[in-house]
Amino acid sequence: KAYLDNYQVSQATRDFLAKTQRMFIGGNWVGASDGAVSEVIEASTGGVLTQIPEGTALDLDRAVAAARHQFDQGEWSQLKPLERERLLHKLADLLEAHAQELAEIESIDMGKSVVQALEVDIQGTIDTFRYFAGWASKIYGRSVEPASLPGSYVTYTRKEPVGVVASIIPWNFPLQTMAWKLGAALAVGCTVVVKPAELTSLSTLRFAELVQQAGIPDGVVNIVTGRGSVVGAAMSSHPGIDKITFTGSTPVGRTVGEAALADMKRMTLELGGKSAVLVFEDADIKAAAEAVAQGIFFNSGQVCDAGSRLYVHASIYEPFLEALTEYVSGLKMAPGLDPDCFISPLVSAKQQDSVLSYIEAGKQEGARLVFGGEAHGGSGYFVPPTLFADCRNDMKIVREEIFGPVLVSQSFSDEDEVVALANDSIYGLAAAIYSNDLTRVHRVIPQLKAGSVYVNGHSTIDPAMPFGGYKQSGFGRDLGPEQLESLLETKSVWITLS
Ligand code: TXE
Repeated sequence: KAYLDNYQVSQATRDFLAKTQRMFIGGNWVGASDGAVSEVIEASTGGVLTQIPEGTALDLDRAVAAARHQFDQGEWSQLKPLERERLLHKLADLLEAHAQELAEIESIDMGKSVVQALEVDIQGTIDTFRYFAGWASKIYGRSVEPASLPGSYVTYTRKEPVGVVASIIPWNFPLQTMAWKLGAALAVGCTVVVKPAELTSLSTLRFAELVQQAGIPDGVVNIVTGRGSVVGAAMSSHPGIDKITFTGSTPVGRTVGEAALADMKRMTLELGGKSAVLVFEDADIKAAAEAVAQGIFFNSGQVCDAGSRLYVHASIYEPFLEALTEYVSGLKMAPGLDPDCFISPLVSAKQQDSVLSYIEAGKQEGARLVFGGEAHGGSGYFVPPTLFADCRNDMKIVREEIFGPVLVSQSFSDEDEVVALANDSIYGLAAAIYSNDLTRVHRVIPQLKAGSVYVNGHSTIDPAMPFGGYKQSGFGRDLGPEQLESLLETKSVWITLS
């Protein structure tokens, strides 16, 4: 409360945080079946904010039953597409009307900058629902002429929603990632069960109130809060679920995927990354340094496609590190509610410990510390922006996802070398190229094994563009028309005429 009182926080947010939090199952607001709750910690202070229900496997069964009923016998998938579209736009309108409140909840719960939460997370959430709302009425199959079969047939394909979709959500962009999972699923007529991350469930619970207010039928959207190891694990193998869509770490994604495969659930997995950033000698040093810094330090590096591995041409390596140092020295580290905050606290004490242990490993491995690198005393889970130079690809800090404000860098001398270094990773979520040489840029893009390639920028994300990873960064794509395909079954229909 003391934290909230130091900043401007709306009455609506205060009222929401003062409420007893409940899960949303089949249109009812319920506690955990065994009454268990867990504490929600404020990342900026380490104080206890509120409690949320710690859902059980029984709660999940109830949520799946509600989603199943609504899908198999309910109205949602039978609604005329324009009606689903209208309801999704209505939901987007409500999200827009409550944007400031949602940004405050996200910031207080996760720790992130409230300004960035409003401009990126909440705006991205609204845009995603609006984009997919428009797709609801544009899903159709093909009329086909058989290519070789003798005889006469009427043949066509039908696109049908896959069914009940379970979504497991991470804590770095809670509401926005949830929108990435739900927008497309709801547009095509699926029903959903959502498990937000246990660290950041509050905005999802507030979202559920808006779902109800929008008039979306009960059972279409269900929220079960609780532990990944309990609710998430039970989802992965639940026979009532047709598709699982997950964003989180690669090890957990693998466990989820293996369990889902047992009964051939459809799946989309968006996993970790260690995205390479290639700065060529012709890049504009100042502009590139700013974009590179934004690409790793935004959300304090807790971004799946953060540009965390930097490769700079040897001829501009030192001036580039100087430009980075100068730009980063102007970024304010502060609690998320501070309107000038850029470097926010990490989500939890565990994440802070993990990031600090990587920084320690970097020092032990002999990387040159350029800035940052010291633990921040006081309350809140802060880690200052940190840059290592003279790294090698065999170092732990270069190979593993740190998921914090830590940038590792080294120089290179030619294009082939840097492409090989960039691709030398188990991950392949994104990559960035800084260069003004068009020929070079187009030559390098196809060689990079990454789901997104950003040129002269980073993390430029939009609902119309697919997002997902090569290699161990994932399976399938969120966003864009590509995502719709993953939520539809294709039925081939044969009518024999002769
Ligand atoms: O992730 P988890 P954590 C990476 C990042 C971070 C690390 C650890 O490197 O440092 O993961 O974070 C649910 N079955 N990313 O431990 O555990 C969990 O409840 C089913 C990258 O928080 O993967 C949460 O809802 N579900 C990433 C979600 O999985 C389980 C974003 C993600 O948590 C489960 C987050 C289980 N056995 C972390 N165990 C990105 N790609 O953006 C946990 N979960």
